[in-house]
Amino acid sequence: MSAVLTPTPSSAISLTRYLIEEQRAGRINADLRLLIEVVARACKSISIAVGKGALGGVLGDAGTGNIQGEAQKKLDVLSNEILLEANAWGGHLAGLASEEMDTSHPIPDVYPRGNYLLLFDPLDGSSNIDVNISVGTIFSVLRAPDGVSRAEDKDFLQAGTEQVCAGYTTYGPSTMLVLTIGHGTHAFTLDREVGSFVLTTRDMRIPDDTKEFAVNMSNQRHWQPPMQRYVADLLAGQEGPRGKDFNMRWVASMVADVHRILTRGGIFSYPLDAKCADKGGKLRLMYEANPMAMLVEQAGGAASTGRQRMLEVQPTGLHQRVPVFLGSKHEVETAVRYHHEFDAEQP
Ligand code: AHM
Ligand code: MG
Repeated sequence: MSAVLTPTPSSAISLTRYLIEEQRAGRINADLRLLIEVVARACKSISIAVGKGALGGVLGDAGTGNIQGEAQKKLDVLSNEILLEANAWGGHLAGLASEEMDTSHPIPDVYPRGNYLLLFDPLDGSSNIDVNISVGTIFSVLRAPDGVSRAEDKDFLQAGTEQVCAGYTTYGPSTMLVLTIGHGTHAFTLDREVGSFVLTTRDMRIPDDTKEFAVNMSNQRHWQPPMQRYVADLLAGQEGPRGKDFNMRWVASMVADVHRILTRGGIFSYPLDAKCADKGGKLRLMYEANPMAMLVEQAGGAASTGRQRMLEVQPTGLHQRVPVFLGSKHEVETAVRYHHEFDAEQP
């Protein structure tokens, strides 16, 4: 019987080699290359902590809350510390911002500073940590404004179009890093024996059309009229105006839901609802929506608030929330059309 498991071939392209080749091609500089390497290394440490589960004593609540008023899990806090510690000393950053911290985090004075800003949601999908379902880290990189070496909150308030890099790591059956530096979206799988991310899908492509949607249906009664109508038409299936049957998936870990969409298409939405209307939405623009929007657009998909291209939203706050629609291009355009049609009917 032939072996089922085969070692990673020596010809495989590691993340390090991919980044060096991108640097040679003039698409990134050495600082950004090293910054991505440091983030990837931190994600490997988070992957190890997540993988230990109950054996590592890392499950359960931390007993603290974040600025959004959400209870923090031990792994939220640990992942945040791992990313902060790993990125403080490299000399590539003018500042960091995290979903788990009230304000941006300056680089300690003992270390040199650089020209980039790093933003992250250290462990997204917190409600899934204790039940052994995929969670992930989401990150993006901006340039510090000219002349800024010690970034303040306002320096991070740049539209998503300014991102020079975005990515996530999904801690699932395998650990994968999905990355864009503005030249396609590429997936790397962690070879746990070697400890190295290996390029496994170059140029992920999201099909334009789909028959799969992702939304938390329990919020249905709280949605606005255009979302109510859009999903009612999806559910009506072949007999309805869409003329085809749709399937539904909802992991409640954005990283896992977006990873499925990058792999086989679909639409992900977390719309405005009556519960989160005063906050502007549920998901965070800077740590979740914008990085995912860049990854999805780079794979041929689309990302919108329902009324505006996500990457063109001008942020007004570090922890700003937005409605999110992203994935297969034609399906996102359809959801946006429902919003525009509703708006046009308003007096
Ligand atoms: P988190 O950053 O606190 O984990 O919240 C974000 C998560 C997303 O990963 C996911 O899409 C969504 O919240 C799930 O929300 P809900 O539990 O309302 O379905
Ligand atoms: Mg999150």
